[in-house]
Amino acid sequence: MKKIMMVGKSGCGKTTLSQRLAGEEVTYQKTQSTQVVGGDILDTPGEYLEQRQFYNALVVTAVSADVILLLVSAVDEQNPFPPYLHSMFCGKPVIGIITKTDLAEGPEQVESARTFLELAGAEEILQVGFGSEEGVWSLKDKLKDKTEEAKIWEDIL
Ligand SMILES: Nc1nc2c(ncn2[C@@H]2O[C@H](COP(=O)(O)OP(=O)(O)O)[C@@H](O)[C@H]2O)c(=O)[nH]1
Ligand SMILES: [Mg+2]
Repeated sequence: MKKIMMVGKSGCGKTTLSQRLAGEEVTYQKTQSTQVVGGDILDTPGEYLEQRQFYNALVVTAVSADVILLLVSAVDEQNPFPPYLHSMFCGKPVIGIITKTDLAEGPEQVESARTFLELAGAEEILQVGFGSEEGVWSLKDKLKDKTEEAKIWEDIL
């Protein structure tokens, strides 16, 4: 899998999605510093986004990532991202993720989260929630690196 970095405010579901992607047991633990999950996932603490003085930590951590995931939950009413946040990541691909879609009371909540991600500069936006693995599968698919893809084609051909 490509090396990815999770960015989003505390409680939006970064650690949970990291554990689901890595196929690990989903357990709650507060992330106090950048953690490596499953070898390829850099799970950052929400404070890196919430407090401007930590923006540098996001920039430095992004250097070792291939893809940046920006996460916001469907039940977040306020935009957690500064506009054009993507420009901080030096042209690396930025994928937006709407989490907790299972808790959304209606499609307008999901649409509002989508708007936050678009304003932050996400190129593509996916949805994940409890009760369905589909979003996690399509994300995994996008995060496959070239060598993994080549191996799958070798097996098919
Ligand atoms: N219902 C629901 N709860 C979620 C989802 N993702 C995370 N949570 C819950 O939200 C809380 C915070 O999740 P966590 O992954 O620790 O957030 P982080 O601070 O961004 O790492 C935990 O209680 C999770 O169980 C989701 O997709 N649906
Ligand atoms: Mg966390």
